[in-house]
Amino acid sequence: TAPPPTVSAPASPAEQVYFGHPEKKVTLYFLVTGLLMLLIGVAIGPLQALNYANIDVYQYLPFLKSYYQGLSLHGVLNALVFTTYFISGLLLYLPCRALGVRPNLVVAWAAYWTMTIGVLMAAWAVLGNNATLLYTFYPPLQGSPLFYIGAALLVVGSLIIAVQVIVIWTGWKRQHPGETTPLVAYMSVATWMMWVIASLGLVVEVVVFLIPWSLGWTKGVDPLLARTLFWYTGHAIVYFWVLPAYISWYALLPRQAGGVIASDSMARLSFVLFLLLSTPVGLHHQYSDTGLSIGWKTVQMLLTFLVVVPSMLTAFSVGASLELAAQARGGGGYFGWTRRLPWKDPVFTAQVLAMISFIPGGAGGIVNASLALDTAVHNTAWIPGHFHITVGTATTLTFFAISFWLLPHLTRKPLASVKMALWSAWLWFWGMIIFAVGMHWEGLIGIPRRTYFAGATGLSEMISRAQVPLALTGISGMVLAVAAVLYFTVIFRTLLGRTRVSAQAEVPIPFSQSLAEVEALAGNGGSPKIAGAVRVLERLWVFFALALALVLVMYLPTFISLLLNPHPVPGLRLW
Ligand code: HAS
Ligand code: HEM
Ligand code: CU
Repeated sequence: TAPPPTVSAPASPAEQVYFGHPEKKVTLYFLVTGLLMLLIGVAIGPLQALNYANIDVYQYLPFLKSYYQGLSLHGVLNALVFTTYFISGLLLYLPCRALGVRPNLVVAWAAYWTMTIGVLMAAWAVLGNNATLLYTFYPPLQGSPLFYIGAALLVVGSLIIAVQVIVIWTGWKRQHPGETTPLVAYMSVATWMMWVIASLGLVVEVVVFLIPWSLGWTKGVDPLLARTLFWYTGHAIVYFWVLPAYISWYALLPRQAGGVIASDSMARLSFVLFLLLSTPVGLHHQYSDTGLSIGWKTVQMLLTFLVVVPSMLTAFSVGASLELAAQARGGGGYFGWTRRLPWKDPVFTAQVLAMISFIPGGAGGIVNASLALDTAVHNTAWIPGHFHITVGTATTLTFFAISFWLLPHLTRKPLASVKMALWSAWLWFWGMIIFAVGMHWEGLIGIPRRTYFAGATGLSEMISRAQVPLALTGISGMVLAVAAVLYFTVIFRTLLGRTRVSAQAEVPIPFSQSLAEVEALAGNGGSPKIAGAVRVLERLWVFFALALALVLVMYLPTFISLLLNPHPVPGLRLW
């Protein structure tokens, strides 16, 4: 395709770019702040990978007091901070554009600053080595109150966006009675509703228990109660991280691949299932916690297997969209069609690589979910192996892909280098695959996670049996370091670039059409059964209420028994 026509920058270029859509600016702030946090978080990853290769670089790093201070920064900035900013920006902008409604900018900026003040507080605590708690901040480890207050503000910021998007949607519904919500808006609202329910555990843990305790107002906290509240949110948060990627795979990727959405109603169904099933499964992180009933653990295990269903629906549905796209480009055969996909486009390729990494990521999740198998891998290197190909790739690499079109869309600055963007995606993918092979393998040998090898004793026999996988982890860290350098180079060169394309040449938002829409336009009508299903699925408030009810049934007995048998303990500082 021909390069887009460019115009030289006018006097006040930035504001003119946002003209017509001032929400672009706040979106850009969310995305770029998130990416800056990722930059710092990711910088520490390769050092940890070297640690797993038994190479200790921490003695040369005076700014990190310990391996665990670095690991706390890495986990918090990548998994909690980067994701929350990026998702808040994305799932504010996309649904508003899909509905054609401008968000209230005062509210959106208030959310941004609430988050940012919170993150600065928490960062101050972690950087000062006063909150070396890892990203799970389990009591009785006790950190500075600034950390907990900051974490609470981060969540509150995201909830402000959640409420805003839900309110905008209800307003839209009132003005468009009987109409079906556009797919992207529908999926965004379902995701935010899920997060409203899911974040409750973390909010209660931090606000009711940890903040007063860290301020010295209460003497102790019950670690088991705190962990249970944490994992109530802690499992569902993984869908908060991955559903925005699903939105992109379902509703944007088909158009980017040159095709259509295979099934609009399947996409809606899977998001309703996520709304219902994401939260009442957190006990699968606590199979090894004594003091919780095996009965509820088993029930939540079964529900975990059920929540795999919407991901399977997604795999086949999105796979079908890709095949349709390839067929539209003349592809055919069982697998031959994949060659016809636009592999030279980093927006496409990064997403499909993210999806491919998610196949073993999901399979590993099913192993973890199985109560009996989890005892073999819990707290081993297997677990970081699992989540670097889920949140670290399925989510992160998809967000890379989104940044490759969305940052140009928001700024009207063309992507600095398509080639470098492609390289960064392929290297990230292969780096994470090697990482995952190494870490899963180590886990099976029994190598623990969260281990500073230079300071650990008693592991030498195990290390001698894990030489190959440990080396793989180290090598993957180096590959990932190169990938990260390339990615951030593209992003900063894009953002700092001086050329802006004209309004007409702006990268469009790739909202895709569905197969049903295309057929209806061609006069083929549509199935009344599917239309009926979509009408039922449209009642998201009903599913919200059902989700709340389900989570109460699945968790209330456990919380009641924990509250009736409190075991508060004072705080510890082990670093
Ligand atoms: Fe997990 C631990 C179970 C999904 C993240 N998980 C973690 C932790 C993290 C995490 C961070 O049951 C560690 C927490 C800690 O620090 O202790 N997980 C699951 C299950 C799923 C799952 C059953 N996890 C995720 C996602 C994450 C994530 C998503 C982040 C984004 N996980 C567990 C369990 C533990 C756990 C236990 C605790 C273990 C322990 O002992 O501590 C499922 O949701 C997975 C379903 C996914 C699939 C894959 C579908 C595939 C798709 C792609 C298709 C590709 C196509 C491409 C079509 C079934 C959608 C084709 C392309 C062509 C070109 C042809
Ligand atoms: C932990 C490496 C990127 C999230 C780890 C560990 C390693 C590692 C080796 C295990 C440390 C241990 O258990 O002692 C890397 C490398 C990366 C990278 C080389 C890429 C350059 C990411 C990304 C995310 C992420 C993009 C999320 C978006 C996490 C989390 C932990 C972790 C949540 C767990 C921390 C904990 O156990 O407290 N990483 N990582 N990492 N990583 Fe990464
Ligand atoms: Cu989980």
